[in-house]
Amino acid sequence: MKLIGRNLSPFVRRTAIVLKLLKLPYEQVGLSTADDTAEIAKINPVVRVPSLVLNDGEILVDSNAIIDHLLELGDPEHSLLPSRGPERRAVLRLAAIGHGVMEKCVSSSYERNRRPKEKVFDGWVNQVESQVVGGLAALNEAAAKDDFLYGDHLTLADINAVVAHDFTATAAPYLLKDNPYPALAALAQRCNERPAFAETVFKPG
Ligand SMILES: N[C@@H](CCC(=O)N[C@@H](CS)C(=O)NCC(=O)O)C(=O)O
Repeated sequence: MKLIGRNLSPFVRRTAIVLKLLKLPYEQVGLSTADDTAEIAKINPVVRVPSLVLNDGEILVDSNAIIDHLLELGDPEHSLLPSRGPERRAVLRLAAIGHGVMEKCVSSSYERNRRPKEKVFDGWVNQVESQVVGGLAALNEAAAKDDFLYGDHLTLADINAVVAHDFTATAAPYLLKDNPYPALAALAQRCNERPAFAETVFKPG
């Protein structure tokens, strides 16, 4: 399988973490939406990453759809996402908050970096960043309760929370000044010691 995109993208990184945790072999093609638009357009008509090219050539787009397939393929025990009921809803809820933080943080980064300076509207950037802050605070509250966000082992909720936290540290570090989310930061530190997380930290160059 080929994973399209760089781990700078939180959506790509969380997909790479799932691939590694499930020990599914893949190679990564580090295309960037800023520099490799034409190549990405051949793979995904809406020109976004990640995409996953399966061994038979079928292409999956969007991290949610990709991870859905990966779980079906490599997680028969439903370890990363419970199969049904309140447990599944709880993990999906926390995972969605983490995913929402990623979306809003990407959006704030585009607002700040992809517009000419005089066209940046601070009011909107502040609104988007307040959504990032709301999500991080909710994840921190959940992280303060126990070692994992839900249950007694790592799930998709923890993966998303850690990736959302780390992406915020890269894209909007001022939102993490003075360690406002200590339980989330501690969860990130613990998870980042695991190979699947450590090996997917984005290295520029
Ligand atoms: N919902 C999508 C979001 C993917 C996404 O927004 N990726 C960003 C990179 S971090 C992207 O491709 N941006 C280019 C664009 O949206 O034009 C997912 O979960 O995969």
